[in-house]
Amino acid sequence: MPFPKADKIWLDGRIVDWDEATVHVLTPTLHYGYGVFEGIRAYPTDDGPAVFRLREHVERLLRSARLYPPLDTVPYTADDLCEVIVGLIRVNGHAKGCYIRPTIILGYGEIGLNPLPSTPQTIVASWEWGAYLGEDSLINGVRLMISSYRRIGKNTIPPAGKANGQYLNSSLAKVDALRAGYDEAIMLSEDGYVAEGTGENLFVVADGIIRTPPLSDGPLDGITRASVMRIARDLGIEVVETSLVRTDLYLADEVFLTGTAAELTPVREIDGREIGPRGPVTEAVQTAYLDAVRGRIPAYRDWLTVVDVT
Ligand code: PPE
Repeated sequence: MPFPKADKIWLDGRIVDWDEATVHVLTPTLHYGYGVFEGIRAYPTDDGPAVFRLREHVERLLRSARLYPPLDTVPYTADDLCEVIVGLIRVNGHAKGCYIRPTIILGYGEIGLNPLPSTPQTIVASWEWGAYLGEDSLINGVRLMISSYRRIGKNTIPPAGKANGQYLNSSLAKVDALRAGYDEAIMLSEDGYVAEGTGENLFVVADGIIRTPPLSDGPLDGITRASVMRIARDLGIEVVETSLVRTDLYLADEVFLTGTAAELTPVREIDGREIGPRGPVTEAVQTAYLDAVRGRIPAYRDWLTVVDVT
């Protein structure tokens, strides 16, 4: 996806021009994938653009960093990073909202597999990003393929962290799915349970109940996942965290994906089996989610950090 460039990027305390935000070719994270990142969205609201669950994303970034020393020696607190993100949105003037990508990497200066002598470097970028899985995906849904690549295991690369290198696994699965003519891949855990999409959590609806894999089956502890579970329960729908196998997907009444980038995307087909057009439960939860992020539901207003871009 080419970038709809913004004006500025925040690079370790400095605001620099988009095209000047570069790192050295021997930056260790480029070679070994040892870094952590976040994906955050801001949406337009009546009061101006608002970041969705900013604090939770920043705290997850710092938790990820704790799994990957010395990234945890980053000299910024959660408050600092929230302030940086709000400041960047203001500088870039994203009145219509944006996607925000903070990253903590190993700065240039050391090479080799020992990350400990390196100094963390923090980057925050933002740009305007449309629908992640295609323009009509939010209404018409997407087609999924169960990947023959297994999701990285708990004792290989911990799914509890959002590390750059972990996305090798996602991209391998994604390439196969795209080349087979699908829109996205679903990955199973080492022991054969449904884990998640390449960059999304997954939910199935059957008999009016929503089910999603527990964190012990290896999905990321998605912030959209948690938000959607809360919204669905508030709508009076039962939500259960339970292990799922592939046939639970094939036999589901409805399936949908959630993620900051993917928002809430319906699934219309899996492995050539029709699931169907966006169903009533998916539509109800999706509508409430898309209203919540735009500040239209008072009960969820405290999830938003409004940014004054005037
Ligand atoms: N699982 C994975 C593997 C994942 O990467 C994401 C986010 C999620 C689940 C959903 O988590 P959350 O955003 O907290 O609800 N994926 C991010 C990166 C996407 C990308 O292509 O880059 C995102 O959605 O921002």
